[in-house]
Amino acid sequence: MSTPRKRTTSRTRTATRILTALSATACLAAGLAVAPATAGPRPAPLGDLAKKHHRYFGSAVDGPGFADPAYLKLLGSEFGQLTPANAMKWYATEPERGVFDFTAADQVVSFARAHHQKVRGHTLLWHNQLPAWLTEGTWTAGELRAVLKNHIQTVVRHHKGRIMHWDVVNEAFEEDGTYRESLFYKTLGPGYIADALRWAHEADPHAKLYLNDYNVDGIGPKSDAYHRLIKQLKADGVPVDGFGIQGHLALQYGFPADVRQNMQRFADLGVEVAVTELDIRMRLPATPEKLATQATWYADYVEACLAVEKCVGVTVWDYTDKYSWIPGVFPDEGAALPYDEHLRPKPAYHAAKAVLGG
Ligand code: 9MR
Repeated sequence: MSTPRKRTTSRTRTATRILTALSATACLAAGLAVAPATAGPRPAPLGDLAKKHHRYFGSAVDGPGFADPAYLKLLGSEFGQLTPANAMKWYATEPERGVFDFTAADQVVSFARAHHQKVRGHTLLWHNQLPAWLTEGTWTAGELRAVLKNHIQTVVRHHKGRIMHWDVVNEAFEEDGTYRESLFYKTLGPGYIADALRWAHEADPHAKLYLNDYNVDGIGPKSDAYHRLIKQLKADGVPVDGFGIQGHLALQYGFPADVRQNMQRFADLGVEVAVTELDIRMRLPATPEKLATQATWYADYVEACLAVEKCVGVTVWDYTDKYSWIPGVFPDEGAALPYDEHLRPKPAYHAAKAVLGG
């Protein structure tokens, strides 16, 4: 009679993989060699591992990174997808009315093409980082519609054929699920979202069009609002293809245990899902315990994406603590990314990699 096998759940598998990854990290920290004496094959990058699961693993990138050769080397070799952190935002692309500047955006797209990386376009409409001529102007609905249409179509056309996803509208809802009172909403009403999607689709019919937000990892009033909106947009025949879950987490607020279920309910509406801006911050200083918890969260988030067929990939909001937005906004927090500020992989890197089978 054979011995009954212990049931291996996906959670125990993750835990085992992470323990293995973490013990390798501990060896590294202690200065012990973990690599074989003879040169083996180069370890597979995150991007390549994700590809085996028909997913991408990407990173955001911003201006300062382009002046940092060590940073660029990893950016080009480890990741299969890039998102410009700022270069495609309105203030950068149309700094004066009708005057477009694609210098920074083209730098990201050219780098990505040279390294065979996909690009997520971020973002066409957002209440933040708008040029002064737009926020300080007074607009009739008709004028603003014309300005929006021209902006969206000029930017999308410029990059036509080179952008996999567009975050067409970013952060349209408040925490309670009501519409954010942005300039667009106040002047045009909620219909601006459908219009923006239609205009973007006209300009590049092959790009997948996303709505994107933070604090929508789990099921709650804000993600419910997106669920209702996307259902309605689909019913109305509006071109919406994806829901972007930014994934800005903080250890002190807990892991969104229902992230997988939440992704699945969007997938069930017929749209894809992407984890678009993942980072997991902590109160500083970082300790080995906090870094270990962070590692399990990265692993659990990546695992959730792998478990949902229509979850197409994960992007970290830059890959190194050196260029994270967090310390500038939350002064006592940080250490949120899979590489530290010296570009050394952290436990989170090894844990994410382990889930991908590396
Ligand atoms: O990473 C971006 C940072 O450099 C900017 O200063 C900041 C301005 O608000 O925007 C950051 O990126 C945001 C992204 O565009 C949308 N989701 C939240 C991100 C972090 O604030």
